Amino acid sequence: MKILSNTTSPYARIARIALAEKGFDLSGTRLLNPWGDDPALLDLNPAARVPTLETDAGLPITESLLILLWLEKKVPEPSLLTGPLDLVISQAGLAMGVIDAMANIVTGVMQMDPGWGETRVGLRRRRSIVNGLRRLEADPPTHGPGTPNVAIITAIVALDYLRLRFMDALWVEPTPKLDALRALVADRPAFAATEPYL
Ligand SMILES: N[C@@H](CCC(=O)N[C@@H](CS)C(=O)NCC(=O)O)C(=O)O
Repeated sequence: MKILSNTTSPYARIARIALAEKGFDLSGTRLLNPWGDDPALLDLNPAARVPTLETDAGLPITESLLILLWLEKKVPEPSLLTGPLDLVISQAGLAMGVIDAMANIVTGVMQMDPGWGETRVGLRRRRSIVNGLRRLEADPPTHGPGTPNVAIITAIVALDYLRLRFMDALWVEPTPKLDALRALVADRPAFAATEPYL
């Protein structure tokens, strides 16, 4: 098994954290720029996106949450779906909404126009980030003993990506409860080894 990733993608980080928490060795991770038309990535994934996982049989598995779904079935323990299922999936959905909105702005600004974040759609995405984080902060995922579930993984990935990409943005609000959650899991190898950097 091999995973194609980069050092910033929140989607790739979700897959990498899930793999690491399930005990997979990530030392074979191939880092590349998904915007660079790398032939290895294009061969495996016509969407040319990370994360792209290649099974030992050479089959590509893509999409962060599908990778997590596949993993959950493949290696059931430790489960990433512990806790009250409806709440956990609902919270993970909130975090994914924040991640999608951030990734959308970053793509617009970096690949289209530096002012894209101020466009009508850019401002909608900003609203999604602010409102999504407010909801998560009001009722954050809880971390008991054991492996963090998908709600915690996606919330912390969202938080760290916010810090990476929107550190100085005046519209970013404090998130003390999410910060406290982050402190509980930050030292876990799966989280520490995948911290995003530019
Ligand atoms: N829905 C996909 C999104 C993956 C994605 O958009 N990855 C970005 C990096 S953050 C990418 O590879 N972008 C390159 C492109 O869109 O061409 C997932 O959940 O894995």
